[in-house]
Amino acid sequence: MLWKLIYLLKAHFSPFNVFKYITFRATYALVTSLLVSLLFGPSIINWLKRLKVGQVIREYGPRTHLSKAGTPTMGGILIILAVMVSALVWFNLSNPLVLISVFTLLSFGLVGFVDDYIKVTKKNPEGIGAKTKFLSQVVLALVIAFFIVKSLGPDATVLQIPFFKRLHPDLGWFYIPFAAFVIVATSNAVNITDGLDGLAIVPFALCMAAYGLIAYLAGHVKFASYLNIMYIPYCGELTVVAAAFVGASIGFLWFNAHPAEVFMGDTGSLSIGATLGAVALMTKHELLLPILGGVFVLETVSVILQVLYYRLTGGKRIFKMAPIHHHYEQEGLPESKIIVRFWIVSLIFVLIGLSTLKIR
Ligand code: 57M
Repeated sequence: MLWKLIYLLKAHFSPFNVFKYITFRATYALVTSLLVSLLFGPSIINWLKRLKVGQVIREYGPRTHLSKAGTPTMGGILIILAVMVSALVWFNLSNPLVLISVFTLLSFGLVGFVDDYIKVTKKNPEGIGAKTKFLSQVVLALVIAFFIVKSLGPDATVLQIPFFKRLHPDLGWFYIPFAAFVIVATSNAVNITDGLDGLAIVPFALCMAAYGLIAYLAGHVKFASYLNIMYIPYCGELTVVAAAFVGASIGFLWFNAHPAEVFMGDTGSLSIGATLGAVALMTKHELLLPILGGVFVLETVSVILQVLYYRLTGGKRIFKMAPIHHHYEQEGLPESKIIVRFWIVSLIFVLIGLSTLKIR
């Protein structure tokens, strides 16, 4: 927002004209959130340690995780702070799509925060309880979905199908529950993936970077028409939002890299996941999300299959443990190897996802 004040001075000093460009603001939104997270990381981690919000480790999990007991959680506060500082300087806060992203981050961040706070202060691994958590997510997601439809206008309920140029089904009012599902599912998928150091944040940053690029293309009349994708007026501003998330994620990774000094907690995973879902919807490339976020899908599917198989067979398992990253840990693979391999797989998914912009 502060950029607008400087931009107003362009009449007196023409180089300030550069502040209107999305690419310029996106670059500095990334730099700002990265620097904020690097600068404030140590003090937030010390503050979390003083609050004694150390992680409670499940006893039936991989033995290697027991040494992680006491690692401060709720590091998502650092991600949210970094994005919000960047937002105050570089976001166009009069753009409804940008406001929806900020609302999604803060509202899901609050749900995660309350959940984490109860978990760590009451030493109760259930937090606010699965039902209350899910219900809060659904209600918030429905509100967000409604505002997305209201802001995007008549094309909001139309879908673009990856690989198909001319297939554009219109979901009508059914789009709102569908969009809410996308937000809740992404939020929980990132949460499930967040079980090893740096495992969730890198695929998240890669997906956000991809959506930053997509937002830029979809918000530009010429690029959108060249690529034969839906033109979404004003959605280019989401590039600045996505860039701020990428910067905050890299900054968070500095501290969350193995061996982690902090975990993001539900404060981080629920909020960044929900915002990723909302950004996917607002760029009208929501069906690309299962490809770009393939790692999140694999992790979630591994849990669904494990639980179903476990129930159907009365106690047998497909994986040694779900989500799938625990399976590889139980197989004896070192944590750092699993993490880096999941990052590589995530990069492959993102590249395949982006290639669909041309392969239609
Ligand atoms: C939260 N939370 C991590 C940290 C992080 C249905 C079921 C599969 C759900 C799943 C689950 O509860 N998932 C959601 C996963 C936890 O991390 C905290 O939670 C936050 C994210 N919400 O930010 O605060 C632990 O993960 C480790 N961790 C790291 N580095 C990080 O950067 O090492 C996290 C972040 C931390 C730390 O050890 O304590 C979690 O895994 O609990 N449940 C599970 O994942 C459990 N799986 C299970 O029960 N599987 C069964 C099923 C489904 C039949 C099976 O396969 O038999 C596993 N969780 C753990 N151990 N910890 C079981 C083994």
